[in-house]
Formats: sequence, C-alpha cells, structure tokens
Amino acid sequence: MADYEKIKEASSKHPKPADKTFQYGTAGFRMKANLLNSVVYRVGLLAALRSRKLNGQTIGVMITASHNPPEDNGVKLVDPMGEMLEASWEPYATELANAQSEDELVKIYEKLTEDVKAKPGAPARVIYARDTRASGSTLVACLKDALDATGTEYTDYKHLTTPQLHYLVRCVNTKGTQYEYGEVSEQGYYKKIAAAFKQAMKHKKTTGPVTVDCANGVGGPKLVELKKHLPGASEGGVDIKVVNDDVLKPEALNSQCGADFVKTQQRAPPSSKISSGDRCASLDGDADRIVYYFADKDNTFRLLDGDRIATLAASFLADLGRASGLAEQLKIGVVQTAYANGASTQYVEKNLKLPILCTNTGVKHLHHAAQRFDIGVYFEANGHGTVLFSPAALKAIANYEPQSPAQKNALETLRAVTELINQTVGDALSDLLLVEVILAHKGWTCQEWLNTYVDLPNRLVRVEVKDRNIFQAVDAERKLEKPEGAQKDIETEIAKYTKGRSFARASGTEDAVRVYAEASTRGEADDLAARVSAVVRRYGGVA
Ligand code: NG1
Ligand code: ZN
Repeated sequence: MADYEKIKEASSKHPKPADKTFQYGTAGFRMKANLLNSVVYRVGLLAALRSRKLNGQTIGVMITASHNPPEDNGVKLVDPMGEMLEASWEPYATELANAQSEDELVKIYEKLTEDVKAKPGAPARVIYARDTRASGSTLVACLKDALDATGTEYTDYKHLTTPQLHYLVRCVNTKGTQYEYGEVSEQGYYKKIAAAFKQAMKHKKTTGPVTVDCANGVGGPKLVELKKHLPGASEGGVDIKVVNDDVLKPEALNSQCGADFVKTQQRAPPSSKISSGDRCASLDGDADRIVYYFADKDNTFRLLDGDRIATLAASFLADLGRASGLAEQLKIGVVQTAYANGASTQYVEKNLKLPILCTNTGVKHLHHAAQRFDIGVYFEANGHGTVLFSPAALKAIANYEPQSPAQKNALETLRAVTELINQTVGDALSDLLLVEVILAHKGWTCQEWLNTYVDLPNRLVRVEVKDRNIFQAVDAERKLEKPEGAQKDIETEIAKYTKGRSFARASGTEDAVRVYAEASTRGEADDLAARVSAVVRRYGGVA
C-alpha cells in the first residue's frame, strides 16, 4: 500500500534539477546520467502504480541509453506482455518527472492513483535491469527507493539486454497460463532461443563465420553466454566471432562501433579488419538493434540494414507459408516508416507481392501496426525490429497436419522460427540468429542477399532550427501540415529529381528537424537533401 509520507521522504533524497523539463518520449527518458536520479525515482513510483492498476501484474523497468554515449543514461517502462508502456501513460511519466517539489509530486501521485482507479491495497510487482553503463548502479538505487516507499515487490536482474528484460516480463506474467512464454530466468531465455535455433537449422549449414560487433555494450557478454547454448559450426550451427565486447572500459561503449555508428557512418568500425566477403553484424549498446554488412569483391562497404532484414524475413516467411500449405491462413505484411528505402518498399510490393503499412517513427507505432497481420514483419531502417505472429497464426501453425514430407519440413521450420523470434520487442540476438537461419536455408551469401534489389541513394540530414515544434507532420510523417506553405515548397524541389522522394519532420529524440531525401543518383539525393534543408531553414529560422 502506498504511503505518501514515505514517498515524500524518499523523494527528498532525489531532488529534481530545478531548471530541467523532462519528457517521456519514444525511448522513455534519456539524457546525461547525472540529471536522471529524480526521474528514475519517479519512474519507479509510476511502475508501482501501473502494476497496482493492473492488479499486481509485473511491470519492467529498464535502465539504459541504448546507442547514446557512455555519459548518458535513460529509463523506460515495460508493460505486462513485454510491450512498451501503453501510450496513454506516457504523459503521467512526464507529469511526475516534472513535479517541482515533494508536495507537488505526492499530490500528482495521489490524483493519478484516483484517476487510473488503482486499488491502493493491490499488490505491486516490478522487475528491472540495466545495461553496462557506470551510472547504472546509482540509478538502480534511486529506483529501489521508490519501490521500497511504495511497498512494491521487486527482483533485480542486474545486467541484461533490453529485449531480455522484455522477455522476462512476459514470462512472469504468463507463467502458469496457457500463454506461457518461457522460463522466468536469463538462462531460460538462452535455452528457448537456442533450442529453436537448433531446430530451425536442422539439415542446414551456414557458410563461414559471422563476426558480431557488440558496441562494447551489454550485448557482448550476453552473446558470449548465448553461444554456450548454441551448436558450433561443425555441429550444424554457426561460427559466431564476438568482437567489441569490452564492458570493463566504460568509455568504449558505442564509441567508433555498434549498429548506430555503422548505420549513420555507412562504414565498418575502424577496429574491425574486414576482408572481402566476410559476414559482419553490429549490435547497439542495449542489443535491441542489429545491422549486417560486408565488403564486396571490390572491397566496397555494403550495408544490410533494417529494411534488408525485413525484406529477407518477409520473403522467407512467405516461402515457408507456401511450402507448409498454410499460405491462406498466414497473411504476411510488412511495416515500415518513411525512412525505409523506396527500393525496399517497391521490392516488397512488386516482387514479394506483400502488403505494406507505413507508420510514424518509433517502434511502438510499428509494433501496433504489425499486429494487424497474421504475420507482421516490422523493422526500422536503423535495425530495430521483429516479427509478430497473431494468436490465430500460432494456432494454425501448431495444429496443422502436414500433407507431405515437404510440408512437414517447412512446418517444423516455421514452428521453430515462432519460438526463435522475440515476440515482445526487436531483439538483436534473436534477429542475428534469424538472419543466420534464413541465409542458411536460402544458401545465400551477403552478396546474394544484397542482390535482391538496389537501394536508391539517400541522404539523412539534421537541421537545427529555432523551434522544431512548428514542423508538424501528417500522413505517417511523409508530409508537413505546418508551417503553412512548407510542404508545397518541398514538393517543388522533389519534382526536379528522377525518383525523388523527400520529407522533413521534427525529431522525437533530439532538438532538430530531420530531412530525408532519396533520388536516382548519389549527387541528386545529396542535392535534394540540401534543397529541402534550405526550405526547412527558411521556415524554421536558423537556431
Ligand atoms: P527521431 O529522433 O524521432 O528521428 C530516432 C530514430 C528512430 C528511433 C528513435 C528512438 C531515425 C531517423 N530516427 O528518432 O528510428 O530509433 O530515435 O531511438 O533513425
Ligand atoms: Zn537500443
């Protein structure tokens, strides 16, 4: 039961920095770690309230700043099925975080408790974990203070990847039900995906090793642990070479390595000596993103990003659907954002003949849209994504009686893949194994994967303006509704280019407007991006 005096007292140990305003955004709260004590304390209060509201279902709290620099940290909440916090609760987090005094904080908390109709006597349960940042332990202490003050039962899972915590939350809440998701432990996570991987790789072989850059983050030690459960290359598995897994040097985190570096710099981490043909992948700091890459025969760097993983997964699942005789029951769809390369969109529609939905940026939007399909494949171009199977699809896959040995084979692989893929959130470790399974089944090298379509040259530019909030986007952020006239001017520029496509939107995570442009040649894409950026500056004023 919440004791408001206790909450007030504990809160006074974690005062809010007076001049700061916080906002729970797409990635929860994220900023310099030394500003986060009060925020994490208050997120702890909210986690307790959310659990009480849901009659003691377990809520997750993850302390991480993903691909941000080592001095940053962040915190986000995980809902009972392992999904991101319900959007309608985000403003509550923001409101609590911005309360100026202890009195105001408690007043807001009391009012929220009434508004959401949480039973004050209901149990509250929370599990939490953190990435490898040095600031993590201080922030965990703030969180614990909130959980103690609110009489919450909790378990500290220490260091985990973000998707591992999402997995555990779902496991706890489904335990003993017909929807049981897995054993409630870190080992349970490895066992589940390793068993699924083994099954999916039956009679298949990968060609050559895959080198995985772990951004010197929590994904490193976790991948090393996962490897212990996987068959090696000689036993029909895959040879995984782990690099950049130094978590003892805090300053090395996400520095010159990791998925974000590779995607934004369009090059391999300088520390990786990659030779022509080597298959490589990079995770981000909390292992919920992955991108692949390789050097082609001319030693040119080639990126296989989230769009590529989505198209690869969609094509594989469509093949399995057909081969197992379940194509009719399994309607596959792909969900992208406006940042997906136009060539990938065209490939899905024209070649794979699958439907596409485009949503706003931010994985929660993609996740929800993906639930509209029997099998919903969603990835952001930056490498965050997964595949969701609807309850009806899972039932069909579980119950179908194969009519031939070929159908039986495909069905077994399909079943394994449903277990391999993390259903809660994009998971770099699970996605890594999924890509390896698919490449083994197709017998493809990275070059063959790349050959499926040719990306349109593109450019992403960050434009700083006086107030990014005047830029209001509509139509899945592909058009600007405000400021008036801006969209028309952008379209005038687009019309000058072959296969030109461009849009501008206010970033949700940085104080800037992002401009994306693609066109038929590198020069044209750069040009178009520059011209649209000029439009944005003209309307937004130089910062
Ligand atoms: P913003 O800053 O809203 O563009 C960025 C990424 C998103 C997503 C979020 C959350 C791009 C263009 N945008 O959002 O894809 O990952 O951060 O981390 O990469
Ligand atoms: Zn991340």
